[in-house]
Amino acid sequence: MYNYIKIEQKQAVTVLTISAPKSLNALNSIVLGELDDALTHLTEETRVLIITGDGEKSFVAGADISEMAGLNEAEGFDFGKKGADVFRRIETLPIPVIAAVNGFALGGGCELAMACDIRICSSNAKFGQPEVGLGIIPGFSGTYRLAKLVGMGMAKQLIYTGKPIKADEALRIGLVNAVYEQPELMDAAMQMAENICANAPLAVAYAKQCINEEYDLNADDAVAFENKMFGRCFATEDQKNGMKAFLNKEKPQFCGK
Ligand code: CO8
Repeated sequence: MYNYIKIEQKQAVTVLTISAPKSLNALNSIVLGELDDALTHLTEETRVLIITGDGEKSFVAGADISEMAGLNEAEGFDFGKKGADVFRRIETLPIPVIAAVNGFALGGGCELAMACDIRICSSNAKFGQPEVGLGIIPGFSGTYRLAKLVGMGMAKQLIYTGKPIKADEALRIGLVNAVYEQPELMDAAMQMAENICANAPLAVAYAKQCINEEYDLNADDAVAFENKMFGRCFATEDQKNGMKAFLNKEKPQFCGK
């Protein structure tokens, strides 16, 4: 149904694979449109989304340079906004999103991975924001998210030099959570997704909302926001189910309500 995206449903886990092999899975506006549409049409049963790239060489090698080359200022703004809006949708989806980075994550590819909740990668992965070498800056919110994830000093180094880093360095600076050999990457992503799926869906969604929203609040507002969401958990059936199961020494059965 899509030209550049493959969707696989594995019980409650949806695996979305970006597949534009001729350009190492670069993001042109059609890929971005398909990504947006795929997010709209995630199945109701989806509890975790995994995003990866086709093949063993590249996750996403950036925004499509051949499409960007001839843009004027207004068109550059529009293209940047199109990607930024889709990535913000990923960041605010009510379910966790895992980036399984299977190779190059450059420019828009690194930005896509950073819009996900959790990043794991293969040992051949390379991360970088090479935009200034093309006369542009990161345009899919990379200046914002990279500094948030690895701190201003390292973000500025990566963005000003444009030099990519290998998987072990990405792990060291906290850009990824774990590194696996390529053949093990998707199994590791699935295992993590299944661990998440075993928990109460609304609690996971509330936790994601808290972590995302509190980051930009002052301490008092952040603490109050968590307090409100914590209280809200007690209005769910799954809080009753989870605690009753614990007290009865049983495995909890969550219903997502
Ligand atoms: N866009 C378009 N085509 C690409 C891209 C890309 N980002 N990356 C690779 N390709 C194409 C190559 O042109 C090549 O095509 P062809 O076979 O027709 O010559 C094919 O993919 C294979 O690539 P290579 O032959 O170059 O493969 P190598 O293994 O030698 O090198 C690299 C792999 C290192 C990944 C290399 O391809 C490369 O440097 N790619 C560009 C990486 C890059 O600079 N990415 C950042 C792009 S800018 C960006 O993402 C900005 C995001 C915000 C945009 C906001 C818009 C306003």
